[in-house]
Amino acid sequence: MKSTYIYTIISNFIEQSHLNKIEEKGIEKIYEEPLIGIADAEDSLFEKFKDTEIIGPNHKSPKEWLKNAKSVITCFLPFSSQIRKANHKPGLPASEWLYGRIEGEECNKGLLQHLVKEINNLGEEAIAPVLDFNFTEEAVKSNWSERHAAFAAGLGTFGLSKSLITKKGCAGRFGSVITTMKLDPTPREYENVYEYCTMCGVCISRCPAGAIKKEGKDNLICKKYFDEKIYPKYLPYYGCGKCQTAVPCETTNPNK
Ligand code: B12
Ligand code: SF4
Ligand code: SF4
Repeated sequence: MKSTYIYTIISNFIEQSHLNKIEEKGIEKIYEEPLIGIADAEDSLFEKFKDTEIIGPNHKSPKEWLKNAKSVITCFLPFSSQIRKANHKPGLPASEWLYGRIEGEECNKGLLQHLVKEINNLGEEAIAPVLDFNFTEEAVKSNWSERHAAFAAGLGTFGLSKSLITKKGCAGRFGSVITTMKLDPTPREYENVYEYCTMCGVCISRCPAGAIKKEGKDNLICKKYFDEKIYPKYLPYYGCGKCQTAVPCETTNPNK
């Protein structure tokens, strides 16, 4: 099976779905054209991710999600310029970014559901971990990391801000589907975990919480900022993403 067929399903959904717009908020589209990457379900990286210093033993491999898994389809949905540019102002998150986080995730989940159904229609099994009842999100670690799956699937590398940087940048959201369908894996055009990052440090000065230092990003400081400054003010909306906007890696791989 060619991955171009899968790409067509994904890109048609993003182009045509009503979930990719929020008319009442004046947002014509949440996401631009997606990127997809495929990993072999037996790629040794998935076992490596169980190391405590990478993710940890609770991270499930593709075969632990779906017994006869052969491929992992991951996609990056880049935010539209309307959402990204609104968040260029420093400080608190733009309302457009908050909609991108909440309604944007509904669109992401709608896409994953649609992809699972289309794959089932071809007679194959498929599961989106984020939609599964076994999916957990404890503190700052989940049992299926979308960024690590995307790294394995050739979509890009991490940055100093811990965002995953693709060739269309890092301002966007990731989703994935594990399937019994055999697809050709996307070659990884990198060797190092932080290869696409120039270590320019712009994300350090963008972060209102002081969570990013030249040594790396502290997930707990970022989370504390959400707990103390974002949730009380904006719930049921939340988000920040200053480290993903007005930075050289917002829409491109800055190290190419
Ligand atoms: C928990 C969580 C959080 C926590 C912790 C953040 C974190 N970085 O893990 C909090 C609440 C702080 C948070 C904040 C945000 N989040 Co969040 N979050 C998640 C969630 C649910 C799980 C993340 C997880 O399990 N992390 C596991 C830990 C282990 O990851 P890590 O510490 O970064 O991993 C490092 C090590 O593995 C290390 N490493 C060491 N050795 C090796 C070796 C190898 C081979 C590799 C590959 C790596 C490696 O490299 C990594 C980077 O330093 C995911 C959704 C999902 N299910 O994946 C979204 C997700 C990471 N969040 C996302 C976003 C957008 C955000 C925010 C911008 C909020 C917003 N929407 O406004 C901020 C900032 C993100 C950032 N810069 O990191 C996106 C990321 C998009 C991107 N381009 O990267 C995700 C993927 C959601 C999505 N579906 O798109 N988030
Ligand atoms: S802003 Fe610069 S240092 Fe920060 S993640 Fe992007 S490229 Fe790396
Ligand atoms: S999401 Fe906000 S608080 Fe968290 S690291 Fe990025 S800029 Fe800092």
